[in-house]
Amino acid sequence: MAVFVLPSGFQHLPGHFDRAAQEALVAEIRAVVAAAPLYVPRMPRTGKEMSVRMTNCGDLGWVTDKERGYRYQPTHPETGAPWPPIPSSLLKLWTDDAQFDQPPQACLVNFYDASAKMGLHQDRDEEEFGAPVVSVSLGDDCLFRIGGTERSDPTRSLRLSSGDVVILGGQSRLAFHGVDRIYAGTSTLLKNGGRINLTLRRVTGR
Ligand code: MD3
Ligand code: FE
Repeated sequence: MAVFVLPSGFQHLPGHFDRAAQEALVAEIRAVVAAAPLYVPRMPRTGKEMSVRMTNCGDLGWVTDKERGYRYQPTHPETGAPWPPIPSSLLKLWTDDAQFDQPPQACLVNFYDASAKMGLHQDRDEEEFGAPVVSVSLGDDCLFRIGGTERSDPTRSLRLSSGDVVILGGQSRLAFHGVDRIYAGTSTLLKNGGRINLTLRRVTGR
């Protein structure tokens, strides 16, 4: 029988944020989105639209477009404004749980409607792989998939729910991962449904 062991350094903290904390986070993310509107990211070279809508907060934000591809930059690609700051509750999450001595530089905000997904990929646009990525799920449940450091490695699927935190450190930092589907109507947190994922990251090397 095939066994799949989650990569070491992967931690899933189900229900880390209670309902009140989730509501407070949503209010903070609404303020981020008011200052830095969600935009439609496009794949490098092809210009194909991703199904996820994105924005960022922090000193740097992850963006992608047809011409310049995947990168981090200090400003919103459409408004040209600096990204708003990372909410203090997320800085506290990093301090308490990331076990990394420097603060996060980027917080990518992904918004999924009922039909959005994210294909299997690695996060390799950072210079610093020694820092973990810390993720927070809000709103509808999703089916998350994680494998190994080769695309062909076996994968395991996990359902992520609102309030869950996932920490991707150690061997899991360069694991292939993606979101196969959203379970619409599984949460009442977001009044129009959908799922928000927040990822806190270090970008630059020491
Ligand atoms: C495993 N986001 O933004 S979060 C991404 O739910 C991304 O929006 C997904 O993949 C989402 O790049 C997954 C959990 C996650 C984040 C980063 C990882 C898992 C990861 C980095 C390495 C390995
Ligand atoms: Fe990713």
